[in-house]
Amino acid sequence: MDHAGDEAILVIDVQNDFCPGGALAVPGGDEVVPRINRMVRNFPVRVFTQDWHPAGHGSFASAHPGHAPFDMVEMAYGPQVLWPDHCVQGTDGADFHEDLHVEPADMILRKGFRPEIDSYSAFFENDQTTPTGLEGYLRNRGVTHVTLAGLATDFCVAWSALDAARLGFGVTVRLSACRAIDLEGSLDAALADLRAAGVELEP
Ligand code: VGL
Ligand code: ZN
Repeated sequence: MDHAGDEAILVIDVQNDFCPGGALAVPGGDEVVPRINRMVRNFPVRVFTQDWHPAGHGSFASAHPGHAPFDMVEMAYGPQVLWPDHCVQGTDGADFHEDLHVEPADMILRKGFRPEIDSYSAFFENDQTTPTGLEGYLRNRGVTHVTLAGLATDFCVAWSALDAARLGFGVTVRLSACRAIDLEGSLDAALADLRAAGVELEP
């Protein structure tokens, strides 16, 4: 399928730590790589994101004494899941999967670099007000529709898709090119939120 000049693909967080063997492995995470490699060439605008945390990041359970990974805590900006240390800046875990074709990327957007705020979405940090700059980039390039693929369906893909819809972009999520963490029903909840927001869910 060819896409018109106003369409972007957002490839979300296809990094070693989210693939089997990684620090926050998403089941089947590496299976998205060949699918995404095939999809990307059909889009005129291509943005890849990279989760990019400083050591000791506020979303890491290791930064909260007495807490374990996957606990919930209250941060200044609201509830936050605590994660195993992952995607630490400059580590192998933060690198893209080695089979992902990154050369076609027009833009690589790093997020989650502020020590005290997590950033699931490619558009806003988890306080839901601090922008990453992606909205301006896409609008400057005339983009009106975004298609999302990558990891994880129920966190960074879903939050990015919901923000894109809220900002007025047309939004499609390609589910066969995504994999989920599925923490206590988080996948079903995310899919319901996406449908309610008018996001098109494609196989
Ligand atoms: C993600 C949890 C923590 C993701 C990133 O890419 O979905 N999930 N950091
Ligand atoms: Zn993260």
